[in-house]
Amino acid sequence: MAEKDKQWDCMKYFSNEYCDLLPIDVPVLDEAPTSVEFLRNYVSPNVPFVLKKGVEQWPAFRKWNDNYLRNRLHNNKCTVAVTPNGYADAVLGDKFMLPEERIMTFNEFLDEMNCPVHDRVLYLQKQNNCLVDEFSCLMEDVDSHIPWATAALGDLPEAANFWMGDSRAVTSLHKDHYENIYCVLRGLKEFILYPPILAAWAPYKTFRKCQYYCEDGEFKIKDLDDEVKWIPFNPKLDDKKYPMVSQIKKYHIILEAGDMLYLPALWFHHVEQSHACIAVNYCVNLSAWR
Ligand SMILES: O=C(O)CCC(=O)C(=O)O
Repeated sequence: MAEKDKQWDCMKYFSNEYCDLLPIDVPVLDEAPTSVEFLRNYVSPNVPFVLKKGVEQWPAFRKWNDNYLRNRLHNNKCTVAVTPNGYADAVLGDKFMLPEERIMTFNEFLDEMNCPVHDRVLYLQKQNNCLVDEFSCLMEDVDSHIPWATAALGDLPEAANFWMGDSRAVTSLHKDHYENIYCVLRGLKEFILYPPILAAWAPYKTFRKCQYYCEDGEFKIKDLDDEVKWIPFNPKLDDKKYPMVSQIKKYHIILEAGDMLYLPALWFHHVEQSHACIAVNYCVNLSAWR
């Protein structure tokens, strides 16, 4: 057998063994873990879990309806990702498309959420600590960190973000280098997860980095003179196209309002949502403890 075939077989064997050792389903907890349980059962083996109703006790869960948000945020400026199709940070043909980042008042954003425009999709998705920076007046309605996670990981979140978007907005398959605690406060979020071993088989390709901008009410594309490696693969549509990818364990999770997801660093995720779903997430950098 050629050396390359041997390596391929070994890799396949290793992937299959690794996937066999993962839980059959993502564990669903009814009670928050202690910091030791969190470290031992989830962080060390690098396994996600859902904490059912984990944030139902937060004031945000009861309070964050449109009226309340309008009163609190009204003319506050926020950074909105705008695309013609809901795919921000995603592949379009041979391009990797960044959204236009438009500064809008929260009221303008909410008006359009309630009356969506046919070929324009808005998503509050800026992962720049925006919960603290752009939505600081909402901080009193949520916990500023997750105590058992902070105790276990030994550091406060590096960023806390606010997410609210159109049901047409899709977050394409990717992984991040931080521990992610993702909390849904309104609506539903759908996560498709793959373990980090997917990196060995994912059909990464290199794309031109481009960005949408609007001119005279029309979307145009500018080339940013750079390249991005990305996976042009939608786990909901292209599953059968890549035989090895279809052998990697895949999890499908629906988070309801009040639920929390622990998403370990390096897990791949593809995310969709119900219309005007609201979530916040906390990111803790791996380097803080590993
Ligand atoms: O909610 C989303 O659309 C994406 C979430 C995500 O990708 C993240 O938290 O890293």
